Amino acid sequence: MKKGKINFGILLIVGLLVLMQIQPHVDAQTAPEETPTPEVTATPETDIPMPTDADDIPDGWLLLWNDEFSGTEINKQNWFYDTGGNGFGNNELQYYTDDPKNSYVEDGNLVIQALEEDYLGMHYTSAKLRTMVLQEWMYGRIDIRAKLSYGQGLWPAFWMLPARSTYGSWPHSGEIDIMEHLGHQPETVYGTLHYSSSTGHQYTGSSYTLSEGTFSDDFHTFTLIWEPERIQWYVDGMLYQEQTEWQTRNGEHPAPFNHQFYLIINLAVGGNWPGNPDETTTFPQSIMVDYVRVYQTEAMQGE
Ligand SMILES: [Ca+2]
Repeated sequence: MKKGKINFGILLIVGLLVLMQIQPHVDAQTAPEETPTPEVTATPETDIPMPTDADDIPDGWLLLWNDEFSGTEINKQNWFYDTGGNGFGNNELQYYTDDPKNSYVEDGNLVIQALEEDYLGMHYTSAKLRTMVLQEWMYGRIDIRAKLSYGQGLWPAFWMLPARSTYGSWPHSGEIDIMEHLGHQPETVYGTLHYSSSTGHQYTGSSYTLSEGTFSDDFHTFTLIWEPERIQWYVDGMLYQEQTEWQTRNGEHPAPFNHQFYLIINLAVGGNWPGNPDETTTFPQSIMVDYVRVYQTEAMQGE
């Protein structure tokens, strides 16, 4: 009996030791069930919903017009060329052509290609496409996804001019620059409004700089949200600029941004702002535009 009691005591102690050893193991097994699995998100949080494809319409918006550049050629229902080589008021060096070597659709993108070549007195060719008369609108959300050029003297722009000179000639009727990029600052884009006051041309704007990489390395999405009393600029869904104050010599606020505008996409070479290409610049240079999407709210469509 005495021996048996000892054995029982040992069994008890061994049992307790086993339980103590088992306990942490049990905890380890149950712990993951109690802790919520961290959500895996493909994209970081953005200030506005960013559509994944053309059918994914952001909440509260209606698709007014889009070009996905999914065919084999530039859709002439949407775009026509502004050709010429007059410097466009900025001492630009390119001659804009309608030649397919300067603009074409390939692999789902509109490509505008700047070439170093002599043409009608200029030393570079490129292209400038406009939606004038074909696609014009007042207010909306405009998304443009694109990969840009790089190098000293390259100056791509996505911008808007008024369909009519409601408040007079430039700049009195306004200009909205959705995105401008200078090739020697490949990590930065600019958004600007041009308008006027009694003293003449006025402009206000801001810029956005990527924390890593450049706008030439990969595609980024440029969004403008143009409302009656507010205009906002976004890169990849992140708000970087908001403007509410503007004016024109020839109308009451919110003029001149209360009439119809059309879109322009071009790749300029040289000019007053970027400066001219130098020995570091390589050609050809191109921009690739994956899509242009214009949305409006129901209220905007009633305007
Ligand atoms: Ca596309």
